[in-house]
Amino acid sequence: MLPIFENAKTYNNSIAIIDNTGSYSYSTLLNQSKKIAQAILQYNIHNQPILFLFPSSYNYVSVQWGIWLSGCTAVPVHISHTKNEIDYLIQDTNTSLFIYDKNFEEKINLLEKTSVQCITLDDLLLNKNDNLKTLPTTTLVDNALMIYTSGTTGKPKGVVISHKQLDTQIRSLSIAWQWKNTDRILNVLPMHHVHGVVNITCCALYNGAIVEMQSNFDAAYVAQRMSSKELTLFMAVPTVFQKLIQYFDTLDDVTKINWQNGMKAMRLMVSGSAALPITVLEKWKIISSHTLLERYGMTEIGMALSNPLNEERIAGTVGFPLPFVEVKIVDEKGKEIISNNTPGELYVKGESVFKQYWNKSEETTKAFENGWFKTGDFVEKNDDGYYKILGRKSTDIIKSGGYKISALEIENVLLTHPLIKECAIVALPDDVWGETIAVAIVGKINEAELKYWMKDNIADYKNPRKIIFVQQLPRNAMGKVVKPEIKKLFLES
Ligand code: MCA
Ligand code: AMP
Repeated sequence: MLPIFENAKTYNNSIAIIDNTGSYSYSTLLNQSKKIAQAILQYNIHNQPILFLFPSSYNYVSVQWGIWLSGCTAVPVHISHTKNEIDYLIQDTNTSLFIYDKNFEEKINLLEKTSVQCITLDDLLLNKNDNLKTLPTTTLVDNALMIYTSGTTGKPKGVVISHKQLDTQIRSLSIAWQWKNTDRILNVLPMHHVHGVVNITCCALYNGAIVEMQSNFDAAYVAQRMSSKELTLFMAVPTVFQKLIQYFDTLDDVTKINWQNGMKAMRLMVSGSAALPITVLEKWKIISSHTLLERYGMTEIGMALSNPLNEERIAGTVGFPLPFVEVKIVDEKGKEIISNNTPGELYVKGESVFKQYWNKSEETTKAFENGWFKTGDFVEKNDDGYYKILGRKSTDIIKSGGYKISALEIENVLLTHPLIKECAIVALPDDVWGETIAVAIVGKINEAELKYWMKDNIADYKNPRKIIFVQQLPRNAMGKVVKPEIKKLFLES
C-alpha cells in the first residue's frame, strides 16, 4: 500500500478534511476512496490518466485517492477552465473517463466527447455493481499525478509525477517544515497546481493533520479562520498576502487585534510560486509577527529551495536546497559555476523530479542534461549559501497571481478570433499580481465584445487585463516582434 494510505489507516478517526459540507475522518476518506476506486475498475481502465473536475473539497480528495487506488493517474481540471481548454485536456490525455461534480453539468455538456465517458461522482457510485473487483496494488513506480503547465512553445504540457516522486516531494517538505499531526491548515489555493495539491493538501494528509478546503480565496474568511486560533499553518502565493494586507487596512481596531492574536498562535506561514516583494514581507511581518518563509519550486520538480524553518530567513532569497534535492548553477555553456554571487541557470536533480511530459518524449529529453532538469530560472548563491531567484530565461513566461502563463498560448487563442490580425502579449509589473497581462492588437474589434469573447475562450486568470490597439506591431529587421517596445507603449500611456 502507498505510504499516504498506510498513514491514513493509522490516523483512523482523526479529522482529515473540513469543507463547507462537513468534517471527514481519515477512515471515512479512505472508505469513500475505495468505493470510488471499485467503481472506476468497472470501466476496465488500467494505468491511464483520468480527468476530474471538482472544487477544492472532500469530494476532490476522495476522487483523487480513488483514482490512485484504482491504479490510474489523477489529472485535475480547474473550475475556471473553458470548454476549449478542457477539450484540449481530453484530447491530449486521450482519457476514457472524466469524473465531475454535478454542479458543472452545463460546462460538461459543451465538451467534444470523442471517446471519453463523462460521469458525475453520484452516478459513478450509483452504477457500481455488486461484483466487486479486487483493488490493484498501486506501487511507487506507478504514475500518480499529471499537472498541466505552460511552456515557451505550443500548448500546455502534462507533467507526469510517479508515486515515488510525489512521496519524495511530500517527505522533503514534511522534514523541512516539520509537519505534525497536530497541524491544521487552511487551503485557499486552486487544486490543479503543485502548491495547493502537494505542498498543502498531500503534506497535511500524509502527516495526519487537518486540511480545511476552501473553494476560493476570500480575505475576510481567511482573517476569520486565523482569528479562531485553530490554524497552525498557512501557505499561499504573494498576491494572497498582498490582498490580505489590503484587507487588514480596512478593518476596525478590535477586529485587527483579534486577527493578530490568532496569527501569533500559528507556527508557520509560507510564501511561494512567485517572487515575494520585500515590501510585502516587511508589511506582513508588522501585521502578523511572522517572517514569511519563502521557498522556490516548479511543477516539474516540486519544491527545490527553501528558507529554513528555525534559522534566519533572508528576505529576497529562497534559502537552501531541500532534503533529497541536488542543485547546481550553470553558465550558458552548461558548465557548473562554483563561485558565489555569480548568476547562472538553476539545474535540479533528485527523486522528486518529474518522470516525463505526457506523450512528449522529445520535449522531455530536451528538458534534461545528463540527468539534470534545466529549470530556465536564473539564480545566484550568496556567501552564506542562500539562493536568490533573479528571473526567468524567457520573457514569454508570465507569473500573474502565482499562475504561470504562456504568452504564446494566449496569443494563439486570440489569433483564432476572426477580427484579430496580429497580437502580442507582454507582462507589466504590478504591485498586487506580480505581473499583469497586457496585449497589443492589430484589428478592428470592439473592446467590450473582445473581453466577453475572451471569457468564453481563456480561463479568467489567463485573460489580458490591459488592451491596446495598434496599426502594426513593432518588429526588428528580422521581422521579430519587439516586445520591449510594446511594453513601453503601455508604461508610457
Ligand atoms: C483575476 N483577476 C486578475 C487576475 N486574476 N486581475 C489581474 N491579474 C490577474 N492575474 C481579477 C478578476 O478578473 C476579478 O476582477 C478580480 O481580479 C478577482 O478575481 P478572482 O479570481 O476572484 O481573484 P481572487 O480569488 O482574489 O484570486 C487571487 C488568487 C488567485 C487567490 C491569488 O489568482 C490564485 O489562486 N492564485 C494562485 C495560483 C497558484 O496556486 N499558483 C501555484 C502554481 P473583477 O473583480 O473585475 O471581476 S504551482 C507553482 O507555481 C510552483 C510549483 C510553486 O512554486 O508553487
Ligand atoms: P509553475 O510552472 O507554475 O510551477 O511555476 C514555476 C515557476 O515559478 C518557477 O520556474 C519560477 O520561475 C517561479 N517561482 C516559484 N517560486 C518562486 C519564488 N519564490 N520566487 C521567484 N519565482 C518563483
